[in-house]
Amino acid sequence: MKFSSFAVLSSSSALFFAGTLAVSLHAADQSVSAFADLKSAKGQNVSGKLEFTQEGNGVHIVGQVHHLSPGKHGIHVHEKADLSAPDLTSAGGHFNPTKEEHGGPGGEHHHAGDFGNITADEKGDATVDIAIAGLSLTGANTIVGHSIIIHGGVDDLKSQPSGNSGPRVAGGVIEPGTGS
Ligand SMILES: [Cu+2]
Ligand SMILES: [Zn+2]
Repeated sequence: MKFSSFAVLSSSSALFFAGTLAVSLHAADQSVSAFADLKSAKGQNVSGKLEFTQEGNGVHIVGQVHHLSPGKHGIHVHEKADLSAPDLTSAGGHFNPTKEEHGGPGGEHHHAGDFGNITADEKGDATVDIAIAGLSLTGANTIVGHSIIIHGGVDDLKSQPSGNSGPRVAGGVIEPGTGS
């Protein structure tokens, strides 16, 4: 009896170590990337591109956004890749696979898609450089195939269900690869 339970334990730890190795190889793979070309909501003139790179158990988002109003703007991953409505409401609510409440990306409770705010300078240009933990570009809860939306107002990081961020001024579908 003792021998057979040891054998079971040892084969499951071999599986565990094989799994750990696969995860760390994956994390080092810089080719896991995605991008979003931003299109403007009707009546706005926002443009830009965002690039997403898997870094360990999180995603690093960099890029430039132009022709915003100066100041802070809420930014989130939204559920649907449908940007057909002129006001971008067709993108649905915040990407929320874990059924959390809305919040800030550093808080205890937040939607997976809650990225907080970006800040545009007095010319309306924003440089985006955000790292979000616990987010993936692969697997069941990937953000690829959803959309990124930028709002006209500030995300207060607490109002439900979306931080009172105001109208949607730009959005882009998150697609695999690096784009052109
Ligand atoms: Cu949003
Ligand atoms: Zn949210």
